[in-house]
Amino acid sequence: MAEWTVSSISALYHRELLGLLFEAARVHQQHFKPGEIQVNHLVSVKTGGCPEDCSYCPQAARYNTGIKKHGLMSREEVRTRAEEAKEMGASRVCLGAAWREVKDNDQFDRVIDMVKDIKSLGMETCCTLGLLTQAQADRLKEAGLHAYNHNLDTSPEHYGKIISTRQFEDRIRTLTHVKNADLQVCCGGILGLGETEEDRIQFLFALTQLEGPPESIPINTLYAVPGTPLENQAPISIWELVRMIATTRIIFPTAMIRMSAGREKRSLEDQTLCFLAGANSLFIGEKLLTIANPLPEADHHMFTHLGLTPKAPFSGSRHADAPH
Ligand code: SAM
Ligand code: DTB
Ligand code: SF4
Repeated sequence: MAEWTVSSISALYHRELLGLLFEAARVHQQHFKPGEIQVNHLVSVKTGGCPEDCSYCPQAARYNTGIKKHGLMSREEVRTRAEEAKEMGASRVCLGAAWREVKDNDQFDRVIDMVKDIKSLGMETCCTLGLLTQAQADRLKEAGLHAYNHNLDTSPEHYGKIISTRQFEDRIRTLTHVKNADLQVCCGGILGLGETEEDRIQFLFALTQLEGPPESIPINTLYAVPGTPLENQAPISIWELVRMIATTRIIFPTAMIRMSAGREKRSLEDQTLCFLAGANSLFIGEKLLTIANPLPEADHHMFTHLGLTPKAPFSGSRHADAPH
């Protein structure tokens, strides 16, 4: 991988948009089958009541967001949800819990069983459960987990303005545990937290500094939820999103780039630009964890109209003819 610096990332990020987009599309074509999209489905296995203060999050107990909370779902319920996701065409199920960190208790045991069940359905499993110790990461790997999601969210400089109950370094430590356990690292961020362009560049630089590039990078745009401190934050334009996706694609040529929160607000044309810029992964289903996602009919129409094909589970992400 090329040695990226803050100034080379900055030069790339600030390139004229069409040139940036062409370059990103070229890099994308070199490494991936055009139009092959990874289809994921999220299950919120434990919703709301989280002790953290992430300013964007509807699940933090301290904000009044009116979400429907529930404790850890049963193993059977999650298995049914995974079967439904498979039926809908997903190759990966991501289990999300509104926890600060994983605790070594019967709830974690249950999540381990859920991971085993999903694996037995022939699907990839991803978990996003908060902070992890090395032993917990190893245990997830042993159960058959494919990937773990833990986001840097924003630049180290901006991070402290968004979250105070957990440090940037805590996140890096968890990501190191994930990497050491030989799990795939899924790590991305959110646009629209009031960050500057410099923060976005520093965020991308921080991603390049992880031990090994992340195998997948979710790019969320803030879904401003009433009751959270960021409820009045201005939305991110499609041009900012496309610029960010294209820059990310060039820096991380072989990563899956996932259009995550905020997709339901984008038109078919907007999403087409995101695919051209190098996005190749998304979530299906009416909800993400608690917030809205495009309707299944709209996604079905998009797949047909653009001729997109779903990526098979456990298949290499690379284009068959791509240079290695
Ligand atoms: N509690 C775990 C954690 O924080 O790692 C896992 C779940 S948490 C909801 C996963 C990610 O969802 C966050 O890191 C953040 O990037 C994203 N997210 C949460 N609320 C969001 C919102 N309102 N808009 C966009 N992204 C959001
Ligand atoms: C990620 O970066 N995006 C997904 C996944 N990781 C867990 C979730 C985004 C939406 C979270 C807000 C909600 O649905 O409550
Ligand atoms: Fe809790 Fe995760 Fe939401 Fe932060 S993002 S409040 S840790 S559920």
